[in-house]
Formats: sequence, structure tokens, C-alpha cells
Amino acid sequence: MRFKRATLLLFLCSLLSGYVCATKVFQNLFINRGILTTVKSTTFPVLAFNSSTTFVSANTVVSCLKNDTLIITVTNNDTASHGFKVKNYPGISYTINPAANITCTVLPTQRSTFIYYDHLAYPRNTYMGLAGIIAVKDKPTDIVYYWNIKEHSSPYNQQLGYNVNWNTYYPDYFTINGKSYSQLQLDPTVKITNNIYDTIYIYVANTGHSMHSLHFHGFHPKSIFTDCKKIQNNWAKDTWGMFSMDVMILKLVPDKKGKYSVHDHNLVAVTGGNTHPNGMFTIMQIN
Ligand SMILES: [Cu+2]
Repeated sequence: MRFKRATLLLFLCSLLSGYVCATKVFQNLFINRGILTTVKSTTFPVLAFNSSTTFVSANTVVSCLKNDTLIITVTNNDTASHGFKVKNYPGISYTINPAANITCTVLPTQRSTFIYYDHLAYPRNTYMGLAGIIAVKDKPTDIVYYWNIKEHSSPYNQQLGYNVNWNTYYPDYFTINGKSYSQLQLDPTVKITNNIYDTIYIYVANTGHSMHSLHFHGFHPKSIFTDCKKIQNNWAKDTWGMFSMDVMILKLVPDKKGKYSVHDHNLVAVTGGNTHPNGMFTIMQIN
């Protein structure tokens, strides 16, 4: 009888192993205020979700595998109240007072991506930088890149997003993960450097206030996960128009070697402070 019970338990555990034995992934996020130094030595104030109380301009990528239990703790290290919400994931919506923190759990079941952001005073806090990527991978060995694309109006940032008119919004700097070309060529989470026939996954979020349109030279990646208003799953093409707060995962299997650029097809966004190509522009290297 005892043997039978043990066998049954073992059987149940193996059946449920995907759930019972799921890995817990803990991620700390801190809301920090700081200064973004971009191309042409331009500086302006921004906010960011970082993994420590030290400000860095890029929001932390929160990453886990499907079926993990993702536990996020957010601490407000700023002097103003902030919010925390995960777009398209119900039940996560908090207000966090200065020095306070909250903890929430995300249970992703498939390769997917979400924007986490400060939804208070929308779009002001998001615009000031409080929006990052949750990237859910299939396997630990997946080849992944993270592109958090965004534009900035330096005068609006100087005003901290207060009393600005979105109808006369003319952004002058354009970034991926807080960087512009040629800084982008040094960011290994942005610059694709792989071998021919590798399977590459690019997690993209448009956390800016404008529409952005990514143009790939050389290849037609395929959309495998998206909440974009104008993009469907399994499309394969070279230009991807994303509205504000859209996300997508592109799968790219390069079939030839060489250098190929990716850039915003709105060529204003390939500038920074009116200088080309100091914007949203990166060059892939396929070996
Ligand atoms: Cu192009």
C-alpha cells in the first residue's frame, strides 16, 4: 500500500512538474530620477526603472522563462508618487508613495512580451522614461535582443513633462534602450551579431509617444507575438509600424552573411539634435 501511494505521488508530481516545480524569478526594480546624456553631449532629465538605487538611463529588462513565477518588487526611490502597471496583464496596478514598495507576481505561459510602466498622470511619467520590457523566453539558450524604442523632446524633458502640449510635440532625439547611433553599436542587447542561420528573437516595445516604424535591410523577420494595432502574427516583412505602447517579438533567421542596417523608417528619427545618423539606427553583423 505504501509503495502504491509513493508511486502515485511520483506520477502526480511528474504530471504537474511544469507547475509545482516552476522556478521563482525575483526582480527588484527601483524608480530613479537622473540625467540622460545623449548624442551631441545633450543632457536632459529622465526617470527610469533600474535594478538598484543607482540611476542608469536604460530601463531594466525583466526576463524569465515561460511557466516561471516572476516576482517583481518595485521601490519608489523618487520624491514623487509613481505607479506600476503591466500592460495586457490584468490585476497589476499600483500607486507607490516615495520610499514605499510593492510586490506583484506574473505567471507567463508562453514566449511573450509586456510593457511595465508608470500609468499615473499618463502619459507624463511614461514619457519621462518609466516604461520597460518584460521578456518571456522559451529556453535559457534562446538568442534574444531587446529594443525599447522611444523619442524625446529635450525642451519637454526640461519641463519634466509638465504643462506641455502634445499637439505641438516635435521630438528631437530618438533612442533604443536610451542610446542613439553610434552609441548603439556598443550595446550588445541591441546590435545583432550572429551567425548565418541562427534563430534570433527581437523583443521590441515602443514606449515613446510617437509612432515608430522599424525597417530591416536584407531580411524579412516574422512576427511571432504582438499586440500591435496594425500587425498580425506570422507576418513576414521588412517594415514594422508600431503605435505608442505596442509590443512585438520578431523572429529572424538570417540567410546570408554581411552587414545590414535597421532604422526607423521615419528618417527624422534617424537624427539626433538635427544630425544624421545620430538616432534610431543600428547595423547588424551576420557572420
Ligand atoms: Cu532602410
